[in-house]
Amino acid sequence: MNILTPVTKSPVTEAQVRQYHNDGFLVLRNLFSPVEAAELQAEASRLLKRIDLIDINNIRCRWKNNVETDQCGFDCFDPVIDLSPLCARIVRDARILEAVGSLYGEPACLFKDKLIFKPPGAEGYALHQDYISWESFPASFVTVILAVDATSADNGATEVFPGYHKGGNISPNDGQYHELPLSAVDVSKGVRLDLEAGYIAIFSGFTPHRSAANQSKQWRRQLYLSYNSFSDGGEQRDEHYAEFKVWLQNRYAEYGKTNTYFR
Ligand SMILES: O=C(O)CCC(=O)C(=O)O
Repeated sequence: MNILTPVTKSPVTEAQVRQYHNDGFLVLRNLFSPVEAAELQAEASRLLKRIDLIDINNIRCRWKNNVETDQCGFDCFDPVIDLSPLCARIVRDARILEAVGSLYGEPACLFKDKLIFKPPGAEGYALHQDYISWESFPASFVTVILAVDATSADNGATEVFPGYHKGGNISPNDGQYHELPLSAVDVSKGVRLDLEAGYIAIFSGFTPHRSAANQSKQWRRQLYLSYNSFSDGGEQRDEHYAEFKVWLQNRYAEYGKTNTYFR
């Protein structure tokens, strides 16, 4: 589908569009079939065998400590679509583009793509908003979670905090990533995104979210696919990753790690 293809058959109702704008997130069930989810599971297992890429100096890889062993382990490929023809098809699947396009009221453009593996024992993510105040960062940024595996409290499903997206960026506009203090939200109002494999959840770049550790014995694999609206910079994924890689390498260098590379 061309990025300028008009939004026609949306899987999102008008009530759901209103709900999204009110809450800052939306869950869509059964968007992908169990067969498609099984294909994604097989693809995620295949990608995990890319030990040629899973390297502490490769900035494509993200790492998390294990809460039981305290050992640092592989958690995520960012980006992923250049490694996987299946993921490359999914990010531009008409069901996702039409759903996000309906929320925008205009076409959605791909911005970023990650596959988070969250192995058993992996720690979770602290409370944060995805928006980072770079000049180039689109305010229309939204993330689509596509559940590769079913998610629950046990395996560290993502938890979102409704309504706060309306306040925009809570952190300083200094171009840095910030965790949020728990006092930034009413923690009792969190909504855990318990998804079946193949469900999607969409949330705003301004929606505070977090996740707990994976306390189960199974992996919790999810695609995190991010988009911006066409009028907010058009398709800018390549430019984003060029900037992101430099930014990441500079952050590593600040900690004395200067032998990083991207492959
Ligand atoms: O994997 C998770 O549970 C959360 C990931 C997340 O918040 C992120 O990548 O921004």
